[in-house]
Amino acid sequence: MRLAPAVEAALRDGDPVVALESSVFAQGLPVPRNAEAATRMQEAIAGEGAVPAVTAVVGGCSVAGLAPGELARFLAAEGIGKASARDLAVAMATGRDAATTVAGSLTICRAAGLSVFATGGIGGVHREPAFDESADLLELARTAAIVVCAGAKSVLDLPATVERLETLGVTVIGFRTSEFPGFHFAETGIPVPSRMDDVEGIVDAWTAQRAVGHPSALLVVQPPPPDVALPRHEVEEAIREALAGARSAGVRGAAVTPWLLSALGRATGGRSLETNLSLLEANARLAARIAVHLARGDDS
Ligand code: PSU
Ligand code: MN
Repeated sequence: MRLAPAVEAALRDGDPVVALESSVFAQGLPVPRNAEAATRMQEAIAGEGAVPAVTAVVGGCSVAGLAPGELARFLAAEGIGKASARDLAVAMATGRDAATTVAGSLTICRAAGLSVFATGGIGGVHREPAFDESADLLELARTAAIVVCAGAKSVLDLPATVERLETLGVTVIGFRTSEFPGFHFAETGIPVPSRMDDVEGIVDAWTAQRAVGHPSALLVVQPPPPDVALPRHEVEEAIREALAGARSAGVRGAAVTPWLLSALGRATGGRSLETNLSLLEANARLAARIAVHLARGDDS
C-alpha cells in the first residue's frame, strides 16, 4: 500500500481528500477523452481545496494517489487489467498494473482510511446476461465512505439495483433530486429514500451514521448536469440495441460493462461520452465540497 505524499500529508493533517477509481479511465472511456476526464475531475477537486487520489494497483502495489507518470500509463490503457475487489490480491502478488473499479477502489479506500470517493455511476444488477451483479454493491455495503455518483448506469436494471442497495443497508441520499438518477438522464421514476439540498445535510447524515457505527457507504446520487443530460427514450433505445449486440457477441463477465458503454457511445454519436465527462466532473466537485466541509468540522 502506498500513498502519494500529498495524500499522506492531507490524511495526517485532517485535510480533505477525494479518492477516484481508475477503471473508468482505463476501461470505461476511450483514449484520448479519458485523459480529459482525469484532468477535469482532478482540477475540480483541487479547485475546491481538496486533494485528488486516483487509486490503482501499480506494479503490484496498491496505491492511493497515482503520480502523473503512473496515471499516463493507465490513460494509455494498453495491457491494463480491470480489478474488482476479488482481483486486487492477485494483481499485487504478481506485480501487475491494474485499474480499480468502484469495488476495487473502495477496498483501497478502506485500507488507506479515505472516506470520500467520487465516480460516474456505480455498477449494479445487470439486466442480462442471466445472473450478473456488480461487486460494487457488496463493497458499498462494507465500506464506510461517502460515495458520490450519478446513480447507476442506465444499462443496468435500475429498480433491482436500488432494491439491492436497500437490502445491503447502503444509505442513499438524493442530492437536489427525489429520484434515483439513470446516469445519462435524470428522471427514472424510482424514488430515493431521502433527499437533501445542501452539503451540510449530507455531512450531518454521515456523522450520524458513524455515531451508530453503521458500516456501509453513504451513497450520494445527483442527476447529470441538465445541459448534457440525454433524453431518456433515446438512451433506452440505444441500450436495447447494445444489449442485443452484447448477447449475440457472447460478451460475459467483467467485459460486459466496458462493452455496453462503448456501444452506447457509438449509438448516440458520441453524445453519451459528453454526458459521461460532464457528470464525472460534477460528481468530483460535489465530493470535494463534501470533503472540505467534513474536514472543517473535524478541525472545530
Ligand atoms: N461507470 C462508468 N464507467 C465505468 C464504470 C462505471 O460510467 O467505466 C466502471 C466502474 O469502474 C464500475 C464498473 O465500478 O464499471 C462496474 O463493472 P462491473 O459491472 O463489471 O462490476
Ligand atoms: Mn459483473
